[in-house]
Amino acid sequence: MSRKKTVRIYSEPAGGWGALKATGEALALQGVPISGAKTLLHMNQPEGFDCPGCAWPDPKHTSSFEFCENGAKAVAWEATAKRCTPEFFAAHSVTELSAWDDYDLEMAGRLTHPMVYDEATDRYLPIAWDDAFALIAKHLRALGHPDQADFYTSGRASNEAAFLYQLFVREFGTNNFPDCSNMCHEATSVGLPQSIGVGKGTVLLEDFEQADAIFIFGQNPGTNSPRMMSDLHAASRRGAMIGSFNPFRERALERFAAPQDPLEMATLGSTRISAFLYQVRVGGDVAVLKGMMKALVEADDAALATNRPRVLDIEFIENHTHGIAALLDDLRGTSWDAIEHQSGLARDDIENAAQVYMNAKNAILVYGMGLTQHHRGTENVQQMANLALLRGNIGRPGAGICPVRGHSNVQGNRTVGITEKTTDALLDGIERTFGFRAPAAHGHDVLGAIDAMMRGDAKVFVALGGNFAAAVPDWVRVQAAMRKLELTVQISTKLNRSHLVHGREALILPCLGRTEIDVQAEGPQSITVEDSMSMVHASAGRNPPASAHLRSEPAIVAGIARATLGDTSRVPWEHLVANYDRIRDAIERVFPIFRAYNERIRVPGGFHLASTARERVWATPTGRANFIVFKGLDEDPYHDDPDALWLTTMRSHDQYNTTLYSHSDRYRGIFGQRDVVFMNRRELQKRNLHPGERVDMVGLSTDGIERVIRSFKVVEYSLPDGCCGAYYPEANPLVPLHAFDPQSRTPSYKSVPVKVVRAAAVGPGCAARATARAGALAR
Ligand SMILES: Nc1nc2c(c(=O)[nH]1)N[C@H]1C(S)=C(S)[C@@H](COP(=O)(O)OP(=O)(O)OC[C@H]3O[C@@H](n4cnc5c(=O)[nH]c(N)nc54)[C@H](O)[C@@H]3O)O[C@H]1N2
Ligand SMILES: Nc1nc2c(c(=O)[nH]1)N[C@H]1C(S)=C(S)[C@@H](COP(=O)(O)OP(=O)(O)OC[C@H]3O[C@@H](n4cnc5c(=O)[nH]c(N)nc54)[C@H](O)[C@@H]3O)O[C@H]1N2
Ligand SMILES: [Mo]
Repeated sequence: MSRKKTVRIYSEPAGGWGALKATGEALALQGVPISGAKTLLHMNQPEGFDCPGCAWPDPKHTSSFEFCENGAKAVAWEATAKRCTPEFFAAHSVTELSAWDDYDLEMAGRLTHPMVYDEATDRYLPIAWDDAFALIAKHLRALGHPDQADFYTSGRASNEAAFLYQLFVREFGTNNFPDCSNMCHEATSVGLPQSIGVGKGTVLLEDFEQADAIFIFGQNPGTNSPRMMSDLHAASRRGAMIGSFNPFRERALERFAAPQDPLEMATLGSTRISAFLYQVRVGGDVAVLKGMMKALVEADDAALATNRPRVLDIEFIENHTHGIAALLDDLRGTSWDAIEHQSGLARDDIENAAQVYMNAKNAILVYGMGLTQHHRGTENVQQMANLALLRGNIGRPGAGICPVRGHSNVQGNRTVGITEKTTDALLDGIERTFGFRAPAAHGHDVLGAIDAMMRGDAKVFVALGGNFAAAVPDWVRVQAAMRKLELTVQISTKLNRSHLVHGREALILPCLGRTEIDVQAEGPQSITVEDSMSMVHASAGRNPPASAHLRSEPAIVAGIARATLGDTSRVPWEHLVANYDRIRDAIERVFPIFRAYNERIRVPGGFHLASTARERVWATPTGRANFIVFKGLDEDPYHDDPDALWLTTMRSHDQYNTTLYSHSDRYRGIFGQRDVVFMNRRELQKRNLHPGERVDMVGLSTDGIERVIRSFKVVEYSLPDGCCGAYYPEANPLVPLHAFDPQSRTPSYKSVPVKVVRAAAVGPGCAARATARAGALAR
């Protein structure tokens, strides 16, 4: 497809009429102008479905319709009129499809039939559901050990589907649960429990109405959680101070026009969001956080010396925390020179941010992937917690720590047992409820699963949603390993790269989406999800299924389980799936935190899963909230190549992870192209490069493997020195498998040392072609 490729400065505010226009275009493109619009009215409503987009909460799921451009796109992509049928697969071989761009693959529409790969014709052919289940069962039962299979989850699955999935896999005999969380907020799941005893955020939506200051580190709400813009918009309007730290001047962090605000819309007005946006260097957040803490301590010292009120919350620190002395030592021993050097920011700016923080009675600290996807992601998160604890900003109205989760139910998946790490409570809960003891040994996370594939130890890969082959780091190498698997099974709604990077045998199992009516033996069902703020609520689709052959995710999991485990299973699979209330009752028995589950989800708005830290109860080994010291300032391993740049990889405004809504990125002024690299003028001049020129990016790595992506177009952009940016997943081949945070094993997607050189390639290429080329190469 030919597209007009332009780069221009986007000077309007985020949101506003541009967002309404984009929504209309997205609905029209998917052929759902009328029913799509109607569908939107049921999104996040008491009787409707939960938005399949992001995990930001809704005002109690009880409010009137809240507009969200990217939520609308997520719905349009699911409620599309396009269909990917057996005729489509008959017309296109897998080799042919492998050369398609990711955008075109998903534009084929909703999958309609279960399909099986046929080697003789290199095509996917229809298969009956029972035959598909039997094929999976045959492979799983033939394994030497259950650990030779990996069971991936992407965070869109419901609590009910995810619970059945982990139950099946554990009864089958393994804890191999690589999941998207391993590439996302694992640093939160690992870091926060050490600090505050829970691996989740501590704020609720109403806290945003009471905060005096809100700090946003490495998160792009205007694109990735647009409903958050309503809360930021309101906060800014009532005078709360918002401060952002991001290498990019993200438009929505600067100015936003709320489509819900009639006056702003009529007058083409907008609201300033951030009072300040400091362009921190990629990997410079820990220096900022330590700098802010250092400024706090210095101000506290001065207050103490002059008998003024203290800056640190001494009472809270004494009664609730552990480890302050070591933290103070570390901060006092860290020089401002080093902080400025590492953060790329001036001391004045960091002190200004600290002053705003000190002036705020209540502050919320928000963060996203800019903090977690680094070599020291876990410790980054912990420095965030330290900053909150110094002023008692946890467990108080209007204050707290707010990791913004990714997929709409990634947090719920974890809560109901999708984790490669077992606990006694989990194993006991399953045994109590179902009468079998699941294995205790920890299983594979994403990197563990990849490692097993590369070694040839893994034989079967099953994915409950997602697009593993494109989301993982180093995918050129990973895809080559995936092709050696015996069987790959993808439970999906849309065609994607992972269906084309298949094992010797392969299945595509099409499932219902969240917008669709789900009828089981005992009638229509609703599912439940947990948002970023631990609110659990029900979701029920309204649209007729995209095809009569679709099954729900719980029904598919039960089908696989029944076929694999046979009559020896201790779980009444059909009985559970006939009525999801029974699945929820089982969840409640395994996880007592879901007390009165079925009752409480029937209350509009659902319920909040208790958070101990919010109550200032610290479930840590010390029984207190812990200050955890991060020695030094290097978030990422030192490299001494003066030509190197730190590459960060992020999302455009028009994508949902590996799903592309278009090739444009409106707020960053990029249209019709994704094979671009953002660099500042000084870095261009240093390399004698000019905007629009094509470059190759070469990964700097110590393992001797060449990683390169070719023919990307240079875009001059306001960025700190020493950094560059490119889109995910096109840039993933540059992320080495060995580049991850050792504590959480989150890949370092946001800090990849690269060299940028004038393209050696012949003629212009494009990222999509590079993708297909790499895919074809790996075949
Ligand atoms: N529409 C839409 N919504 C989504 C998604 C989507 O793809 N599309 N994805 C969902 C998922 S799974 C997730 S996890 C979230 C992701 O949401 P975000 O966390 O917002 O994800 P990113 O766009 O990857 O990066 C966030 C920001 O980090 C900045 N950044 C990069 N490197 C650094 C750094 O070193 N320091 C700092 N301070 N900032 C840095 C980038 O410039 C960017 O603004 O959104 C969820 N919601
Ligand atoms: N370089 C780089 N890489 C990254 C990141 C980054 O910032 N930079 N971010 C990482 C992060 S935060 C994440 S979460 C991962 C995301 O990794 P994944 O979750 O694996 O990827 P998605 O692109 O969200 O998956 C999209 C596919 O999910 C399927 N799908 C959609 N809806 C449903 C549904 O309701 N049910 C089922 N069964 N399937 C459905 C569709 O077939 C669609 O093609 O990527 C990670 N990779
Ligand atoms: Mo994510």
